[in-house]
Amino acid sequence: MKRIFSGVQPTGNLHLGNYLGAIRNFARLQDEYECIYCVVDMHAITVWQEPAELEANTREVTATFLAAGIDPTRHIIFNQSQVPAHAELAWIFNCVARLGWLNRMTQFKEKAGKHRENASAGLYVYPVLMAADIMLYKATHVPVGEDQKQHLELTRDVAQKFNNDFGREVFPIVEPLIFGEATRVMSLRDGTKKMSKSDPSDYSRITMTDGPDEIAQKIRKAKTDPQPLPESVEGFEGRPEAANLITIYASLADMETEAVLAEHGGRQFSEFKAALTDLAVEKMGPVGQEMQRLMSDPGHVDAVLKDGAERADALARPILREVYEAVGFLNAR
Ligand code: AQP
Repeated sequence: MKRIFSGVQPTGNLHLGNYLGAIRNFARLQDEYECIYCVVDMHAITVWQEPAELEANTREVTATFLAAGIDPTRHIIFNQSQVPAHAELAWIFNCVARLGWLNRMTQFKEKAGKHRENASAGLYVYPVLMAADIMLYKATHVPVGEDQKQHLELTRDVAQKFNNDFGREVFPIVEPLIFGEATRVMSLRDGTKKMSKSDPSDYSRITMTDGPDEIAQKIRKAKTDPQPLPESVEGFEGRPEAANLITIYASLADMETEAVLAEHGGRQFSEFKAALTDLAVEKMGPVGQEMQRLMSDPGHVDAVLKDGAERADALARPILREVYEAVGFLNAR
């Protein structure tokens, strides 16, 4: 059986990178895999979240999953905190993962920054919880953006060490699914930085709820360089902003980058930006509108999450039981 698990944090400012790098792919995999898609609220609190905003953001991510076309009757959509086995397996994995492995995680270094001593312990063990999320369902594949590759390698290491330590093949070795033209969408203000929710500049990202005017304004203001568009991918060298805008176009249009260059190479940025705006409005507009519609019906969104949590819990319980037995936790009756 091929089973997918993937998650998105409800930390607000959901953006084009999250959509093209992850959520749109989630929807495209539904016919081939059994899918479990999670709003990872326990990951979100590794950095401070206002409680009322966390609730609203949890519904927003759920609405994005639904608006992107994920069918909650055929697959599972739920929020992590409602299935306690995530935390339970994470504790066991905390005892399997090695400090040396966690010390190598670049995302912790980036997020903790200079104030490492002040970062939460949760932020440090974030990749261990992620390993537990995936292994709790014995998922075989995880669709993610490029930035999550290192965490998936850690998941494989934890699973392998668990199997070795306890002498049983409890967990499969998971494969990342990183595909499409936009595996790493960059900031509109700086083509060397990842588009991210936490960037202080709103002009660095197109969010899922931006309307046509905001999309147009952000693309118009996007950083470029003075030369016309390159005519081949070799021309991307030293021109990260050009590479980023063309990659976004290719991904939105479902075209190869080379085909976009054949059509637009040699043109001025102003002309290309107009075409990119039209395309972004055409592709993102309906998703954003459907999200807004769903968010105005929180009862429906909550019902999807509740049903998903019950089904996820039913899948997770026997797997956690198998792990407890392997570890030697006595279940005295
Ligand atoms: N820029 C990106 N390009 C392509 N994929 C991306 N993803 C994130 N940014 C990009 C993918 O989106 C999924 C969900 O991400 P997440 O919410 O769990 O956390 P993140 O990767 O930490 O997202 P951000 O936007 O970068 O948030 P902050 O600013 O908090 O760090 C993942 O599959 C991720 O790969």
